[in-house]
Amino acid sequence: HYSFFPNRPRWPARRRNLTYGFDPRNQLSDDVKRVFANAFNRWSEWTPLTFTEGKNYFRSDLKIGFYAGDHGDGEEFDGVLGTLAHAFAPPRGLLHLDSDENWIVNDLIGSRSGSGAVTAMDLESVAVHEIGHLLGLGHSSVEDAIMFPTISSGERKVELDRDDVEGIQELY
Ligand code: TQI
Ligand code: ZN
Ligand code: ZN
Repeated sequence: HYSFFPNRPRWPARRRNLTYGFDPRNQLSDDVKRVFANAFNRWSEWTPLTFTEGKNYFRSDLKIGFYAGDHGDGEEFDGVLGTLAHAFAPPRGLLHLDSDENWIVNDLIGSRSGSGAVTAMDLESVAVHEIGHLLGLGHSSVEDAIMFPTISSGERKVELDRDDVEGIQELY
């Protein structure tokens, strides 16, 4: 079953058309941006929320960036595997991904020079999960739910489960 953060934070009714932006320091490819656009669409399909890429990262409601190690918010990343990403509950709107992971984008593994890594995580799957947190969902006990707190390397899980839909529709 789905859950919420303590005190059930959510985006207020006057903020249902949300903008998102990518940290310009990351210089992300269009392929990566498309993965996030698809991930946002999976949630907007079931809610009154809309998500549009904002022109200005700093003014966007939802701020997306890839960082390594300590990146200044008190929740540091830890290299390959372990923590993959984190997102803060509304209305903070931060979605951070560990740039030390080998991210799979559109079935392609973006392998980092010299890492020799063999373990890759599907970016869209992690993005859909983290957007759930950005919108106010906690973890679910339903194994097929996007908000279930486990994912395996290489696993692709991008379709919202009925449980995710029920959770997000209770909030919005
Ligand atoms: N990052 C954790 C997560 O997003 C961070 C976290 C731990 C957290 N406990 C939390 C966030 C409670 C909000 C509320 O769940 S992670 C998965 C999953 C992670 C984990 O890197 O461990 C995914 C990131 F669900 F598969 F385990 C993405 Cl999809
Ligand atoms: Zn962070
Ligand atoms: Zn989570």
